[in-house]
Amino acid sequence: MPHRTVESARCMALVGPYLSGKTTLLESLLFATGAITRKGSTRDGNATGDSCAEAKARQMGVEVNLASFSYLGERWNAIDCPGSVELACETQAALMVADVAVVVAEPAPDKAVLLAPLFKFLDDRRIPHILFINRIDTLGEARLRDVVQAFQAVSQRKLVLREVPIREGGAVTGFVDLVSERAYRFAPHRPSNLVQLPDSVRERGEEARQELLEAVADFDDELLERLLEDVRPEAVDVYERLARELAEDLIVPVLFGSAEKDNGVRRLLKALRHDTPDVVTTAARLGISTNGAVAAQVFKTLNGTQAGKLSLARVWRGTVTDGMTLGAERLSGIHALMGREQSKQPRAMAGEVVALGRLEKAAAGELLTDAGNLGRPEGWPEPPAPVYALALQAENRNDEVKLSAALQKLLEEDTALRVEQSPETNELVLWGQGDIHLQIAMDRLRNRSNVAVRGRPPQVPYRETIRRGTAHHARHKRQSGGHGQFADIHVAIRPLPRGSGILFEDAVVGGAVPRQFIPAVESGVRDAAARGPLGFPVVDFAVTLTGGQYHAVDSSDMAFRTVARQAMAEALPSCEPVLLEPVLLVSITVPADATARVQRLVGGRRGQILSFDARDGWPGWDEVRAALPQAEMHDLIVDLRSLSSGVGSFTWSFDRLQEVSGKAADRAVEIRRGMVAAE
Ligand SMILES: Nc1nc2c(ncn2[C@@H]2O[C@H](COP(=O)(O)OP(=O)(O)O)[C@@H](O)[C@H]2O)c(=O)[nH]1
Ligand SMILES: [Mg+2]
Repeated sequence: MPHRTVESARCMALVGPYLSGKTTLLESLLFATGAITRKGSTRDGNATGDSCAEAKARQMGVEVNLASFSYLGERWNAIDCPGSVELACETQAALMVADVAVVVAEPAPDKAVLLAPLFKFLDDRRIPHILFINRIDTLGEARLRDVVQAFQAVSQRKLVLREVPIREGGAVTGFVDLVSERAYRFAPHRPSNLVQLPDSVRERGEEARQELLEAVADFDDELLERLLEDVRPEAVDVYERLARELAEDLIVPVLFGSAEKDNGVRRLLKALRHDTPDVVTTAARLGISTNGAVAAQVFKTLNGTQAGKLSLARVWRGTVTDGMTLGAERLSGIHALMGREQSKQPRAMAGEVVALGRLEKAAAGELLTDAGNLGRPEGWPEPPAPVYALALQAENRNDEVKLSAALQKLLEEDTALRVEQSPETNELVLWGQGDIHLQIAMDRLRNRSNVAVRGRPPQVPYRETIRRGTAHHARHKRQSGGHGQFADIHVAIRPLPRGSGILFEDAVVGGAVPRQFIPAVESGVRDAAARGPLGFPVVDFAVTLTGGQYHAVDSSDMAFRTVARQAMAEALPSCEPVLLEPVLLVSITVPADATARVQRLVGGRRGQILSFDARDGWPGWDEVRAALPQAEMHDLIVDLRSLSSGVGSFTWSFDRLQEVSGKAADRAVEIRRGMVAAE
């Protein structure tokens, strides 16, 4: 048994795919331990998790929710995490501070792939985790071992059944604990009842028990010897090894039940109580030094609460007291959270997860001590590369200043969001992990900061260039009142290779255009290049000023700038203008069975496959590299997810500008015309 010498709290993170029942399981844990007396439900919007308006509106977790309870005299914090792949960044942060993760999954083998990124994250970081197969009431005639086998295919660690189902009339009605070898019958919303081991499961139980013992013995020579000698190990020895091997992430115990019916939940609590490492062990696993008096780590910022900015943090050591200096700031307010309910408390002990008030500088990941802010420890997960963007516009033009302040707060809360003022299109672009992610962000702007915004696909920063050169003569002459305006130039225009930009050359001889007017000619050329015949900035061409005329009184900078603009406007249409579109290098990762579909997807979007290989460190996954026009990228993630059960993703970088013609070009030019007309 683990020993907890000082009083401390332990922390579990409830993770798993959307709709697997995490929030319901939290409700059940709170109910089974007496922390709440009536269960709420996610359907009715009164569950402890999913407490914010944006979660209720969608009936899905959109951010972490905290709750705490006591079980058999020990304190627990639970973090209910969002399941959507678009919100994985939030979940990863919670996993970084938890002692144990409870991976909640439906008994659906076809959804196994959804667990792959999660298992990978847990195993790469050796975060202890238990698999809880929820909704066991929906298992029907299917075999649990087939479900586990499907899940095993996406887990590096061995998944080990801790119990086997007892079935009656086609439904799971109880379980046999494989260590104690006791049988229990589920009772709805109550503790299960100890019953006699039914004959029907005796053989299956014995077989599964043997598998459990062998899995455990894989990491324990002593136990292995006993098994080889056919000595029956004592239960206490098995328990002790299970706890150790879970703590080291060597094995993954598998339990099952029904959160909705409160079945199997107390069994889960017991396993967690026995096997979950304490805060000292977890801090050691994470390499958080045990020197110094007090340390707490922030994993999430909440803005816009009644208490102002709150930093959700786990206390790694010592006792945090209200008013103390933590991370070089004065702490004002320690709040325990129970879903949306906040209650102030004077201190927080080691292991507790609390909300710390008014630490204005603290950010997610940072380790705060009484000696200062130690920053983000190495290994804190990087936010994922953004894959989806919307250009934002305040519905009310006067809200623009408010919008940028509100976005700043939002970015602090959600580290997977990015905001960019596009230098090319001048749009305010919000980047994130998908449409749901950005819709939630926009809802928050509205609900919390009272800024209504619209989002639309960002513009593609097209360019145009010319295919052939020309020589042109232009004259600007105006006679009005006093001074007239006069300027006359000869220019030669020619295309340049991709990436050259704009080159201006002066080849005037004999002062036909006086020196002082030459910069004005160049300015006029550049002015005109801002919008070419197709409506986009013109690049990769050279203009040579070959000659001209001037007038002693009527010539001026302005006149030469004007004539240069005129010359360009007249000449460029005869230079075979052509549209250039940005092309991105994209690296797409999917389970290998989706690779062929990815290739078709890329082909259908005018893309070009460059290579495909096995994905490094991800058995059973592929990485497809491709070049794709940016114009085809906007909703790429949507299609990619739909052809890969939701788990496909990509990273990208700008590659080059490339000529585009035909339908795609016509469309871009047409849209641009509409926009220019509306200006
Ligand atoms: N049949 C059945 N339904 C469940 C069970 N647990 C949760 N659900 C239902 O599954 C849906 C999603 O549950 P929820 O807790 O919101 O899932 P989450 O997205 O993982 O948090 C809800 O309609 C629940 O009522 C269960 O054990 N059995
Ligand atoms: Mg939920």
